[in-house]
Amino acid sequence: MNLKELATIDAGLAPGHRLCPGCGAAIIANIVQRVARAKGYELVVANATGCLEVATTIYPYTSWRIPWIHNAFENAAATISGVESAYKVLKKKGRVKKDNIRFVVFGGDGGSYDIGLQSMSGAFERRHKFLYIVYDNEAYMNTGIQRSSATPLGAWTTTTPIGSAHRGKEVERKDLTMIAVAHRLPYVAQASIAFLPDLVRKIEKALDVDGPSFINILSTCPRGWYFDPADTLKVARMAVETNFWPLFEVVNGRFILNYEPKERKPITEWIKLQGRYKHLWEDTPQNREIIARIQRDIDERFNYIKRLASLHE
Ligand SMILES: Cc1ncc(C[n+]2csc(CCOP(=O)(O)OP(=O)(O)O)c2C)c(N)n1
Ligand code: SF4
Ligand SMILES: [Mg+2]
Repeated sequence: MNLKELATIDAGLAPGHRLCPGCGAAIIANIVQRVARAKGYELVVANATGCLEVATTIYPYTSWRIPWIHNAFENAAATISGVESAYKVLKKKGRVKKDNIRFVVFGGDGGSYDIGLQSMSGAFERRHKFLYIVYDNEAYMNTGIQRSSATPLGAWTTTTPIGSAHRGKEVERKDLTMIAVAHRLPYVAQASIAFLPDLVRKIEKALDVDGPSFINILSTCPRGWYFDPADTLKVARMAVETNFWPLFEVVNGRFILNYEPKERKPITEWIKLQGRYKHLWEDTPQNREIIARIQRDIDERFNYIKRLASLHE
């Protein structure tokens, strides 16, 4: 898909929403809608509560110009399952003629890694035809930056504080993309807003597939990660260049690594861009130990994906 053309497509969030400047979730919501429109698809969206939801639908306004359903934290995938089933029945009965309708869930990490995990898993297992998009900003941002199971090791949140006894999150993050893979979906991917052609191609593929699909997109959050909103793409790119956020896809169980940095940057390059890691900036033996653990975890995860991809070459 031509990116210049994509930029001219009139789809996406209407202006006036209250997502922060530089918010990755806004970029993701806009791109998904533009790609769908460019492909001639009409979307029905279920949105789990979170920043994307509350900041785009402040009563009595909405920034959504397409059918959009408010959901509790835990049931967006259950809602879309019902809508997709109704669509199938109505089509069978001839009461709906269109076959270009596609169903999409937008969920944050809290709504997907944690509280909505059961409804997402159930909808995948039942093989509903829908696309689940996670905008992963690595914490419960909308309610004031509490840790989620996607919060990375060492990061500050209000519930993983910094002091003499604690140095941010003390356990590694959950790997939701691999959990989606375990459902043996026809299409699973991990993507970044800083790698636009790759992201657009993945959205296209995921919307085309006959069955459930899943894309996990790292969603930069200047407010919760503490960086200048102007740097949002720089931060997103560094996540990939350090292998913190590998770009890969799994097509019918076959792993494909989409990008490997020529020279993997050390994780300190990612850490030093964000105030949520400020306590790790000082060179002390304790910090060196934490950073070494973070680096080890990232290298292990990346090499694991690389090995899986090499099995399918
Ligand atoms: C069952 C339930 N628990 C708690 C809440 C309050 N709540 C609403 S949004 C939210 C945080 C959402 O986090 P996430 O899904 O990561 O989205 P983000 O705000 O980061 O965009 C919480 C805790 C809720 N709505 N429902
Ligand atoms: S707090 Fe973060 S996720 Fe929420 S609107 Fe602001 S930048 Fe986006
Ligand atoms: Mg979040």
